[in-house]
Amino acid sequence: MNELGRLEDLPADYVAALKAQNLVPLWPNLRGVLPPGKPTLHTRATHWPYAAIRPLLIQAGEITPIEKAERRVLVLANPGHGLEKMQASAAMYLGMQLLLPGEWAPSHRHTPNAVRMVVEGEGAWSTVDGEKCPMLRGDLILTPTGLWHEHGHDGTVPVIWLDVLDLPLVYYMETSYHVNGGRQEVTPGQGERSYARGGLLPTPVFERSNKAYPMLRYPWADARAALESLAANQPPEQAVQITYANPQTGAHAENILGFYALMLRPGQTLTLPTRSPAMVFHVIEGSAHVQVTDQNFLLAEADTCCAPGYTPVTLRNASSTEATFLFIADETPLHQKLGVYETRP
Ligand code: 1HN
Repeated sequence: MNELGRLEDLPADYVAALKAQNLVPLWPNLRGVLPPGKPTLHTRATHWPYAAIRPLLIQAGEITPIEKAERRVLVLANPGHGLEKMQASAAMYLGMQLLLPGEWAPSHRHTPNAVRMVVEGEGAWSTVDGEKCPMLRGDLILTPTGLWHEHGHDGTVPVIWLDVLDLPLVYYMETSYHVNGGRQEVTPGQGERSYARGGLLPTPVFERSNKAYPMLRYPWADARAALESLAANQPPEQAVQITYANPQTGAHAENILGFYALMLRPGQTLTLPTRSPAMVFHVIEGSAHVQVTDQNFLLAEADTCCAPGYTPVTLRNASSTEATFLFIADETPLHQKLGVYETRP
């Protein structure tokens, strides 16, 4: 590779003349924006133990009333991007949200897509596009772009969930904004009841639904049962993973980020293919060792970690007797749609 000229090689008055005209020479910056063979990765493998987050989140509940916060969230920020950027990776935002009994997080809608993975508690609900979704541990609830959503809590214990949004990307595109609204009218019907069995689609004889997102809640009981059933039907060396899909189209549940649940059999070690998208791992049940290149994290239940793209990841169940269940979020739909998705040997 030939050496490219540096900015310091240029006459100072020439550089000043360029700057005065809002011009920049490409060649001193070319290798920076187009490095050889592999991108510059700002995303750093990072582990956020739930044991560290939980007391600070509960404390936020004591310090800050919901009316002052609107959404009471501690953001899981990646130091490789700078904490103030509030990104877990280039396209992913993560936050842990607390809702206390009797609280209400008012209705709004926004351009970024969100999902919630319920971590603990019971009695809370999220109303999305008029559908009231109970929030039980392990449930995945979608709030796709543009849909009204609000959270309420009729129970007696704190409820905590993990928010995953494509906010960093949508913000970068200068397309991120929100609109506030009033309390939603709840309409009858639950998407997960219409799509209760794989491969069997509701088929109205007269009017067809025009909902782009016909299923908003993926109960953990169903996802877990699907993994158990898949595991029983596959040879033990095969990975046991499901994708949260739009049941009407078979596409990813949302447009930008991909969501999956993975079961590690007792004692199983799984080396993932090296791929371009960054990934997030969150333990729904059990515990796992996550190795990202030469870093090792032991994830306890409710812990979360992230891994940059283009990086080998090995998952190992920390138990030799119990299965471990992981929730995974990644940037696959985005990379595929943009044509930059790749796997590496
Ligand atoms: C949001 O609307 C929620 O509705 C949570 O619960 C986290 C982070 C950034 C922007 C919007 C919610 C969010 C958010």
